[in-house]
Amino acid sequence: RMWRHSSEHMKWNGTGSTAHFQEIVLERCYNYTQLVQPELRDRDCQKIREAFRNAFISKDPCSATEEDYHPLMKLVNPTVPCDKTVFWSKTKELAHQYTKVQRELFTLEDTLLGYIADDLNWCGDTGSYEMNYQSCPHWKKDCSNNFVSVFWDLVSKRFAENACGVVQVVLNGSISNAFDRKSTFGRVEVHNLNPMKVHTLQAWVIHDLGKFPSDSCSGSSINDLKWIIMQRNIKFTCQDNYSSGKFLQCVKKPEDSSCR
Ligand code: DN4
Repeated sequence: RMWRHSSEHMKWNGTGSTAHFQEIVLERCYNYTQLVQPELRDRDCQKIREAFRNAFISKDPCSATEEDYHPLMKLVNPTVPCDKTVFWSKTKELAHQYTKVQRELFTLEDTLLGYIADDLNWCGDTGSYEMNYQSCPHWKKDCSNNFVSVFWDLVSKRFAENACGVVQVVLNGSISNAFDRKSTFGRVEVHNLNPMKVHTLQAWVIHDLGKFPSDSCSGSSINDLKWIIMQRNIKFTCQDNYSSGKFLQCVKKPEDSSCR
């Protein structure tokens, strides 16, 4: 028994499933559908919790596929209005502050599935009905087709496919590559925008307050992004902003002359 326990513990290099995963999923689902977005109040949170669990329970945690999540996806269709989608990469906190101030804008984590799964970890094990709370596969050190990575790739793809009108991306100008082709934004979202629906991608390159800017709209990484987007027949605009504080002020008061 001791042996089995310690070998379970050593199995993977990533953090184990989040304690109380099932309860958190259910609670977030109720909170979102009853309070945050009451138009979704008829969603069945018990069913959503069950479909989420069934996607990965009793399965090899390194053999996740999109199909595993199809029953869950069927229960929750994305519903972001045109011009309201916000992507981000290496700017999670700032992007979430932004959509908190501009309530009608949505990051993926402001949609039901993103909201439910944000910052959670989950995996099961072949031949067990339990979740593994000791360890889960790390996406770089163990396997990329783990259930958490496959989930985020899938919901990110759907989020991008469903975007329309003008879409925004908040990028980090305080790192050397504000646009990274290998990030979820660069690898999944950019390539799944539908040019029939999305006419403009508006990039914001934001520098941390007090930090020297390392990348900007005129840098080569943003130029890469510009080319990818223009080749897809989508218009590209980019704006540098040297202070995230000012950025958030301008979100509240875009007509202010210093925000032009
Ligand atoms: P990022 O800032 O590079 O990554 C965001 C988070 O996702 C970090 O904690 C990453 O972990 C993690 N991550 C990235 N790729 C994977 C992967 N293949 N497997 C597991 N974890 C991964 O930004 P990004 O461009 O990669 O992702 C942000 C964009 O994709 C947003 O526009 C969202 O719509 C969507 N997204 C959101 C989440 C989330 O809310 C996760 C993934 C994608 P690490 O590099 O720190 O180890 O958590």
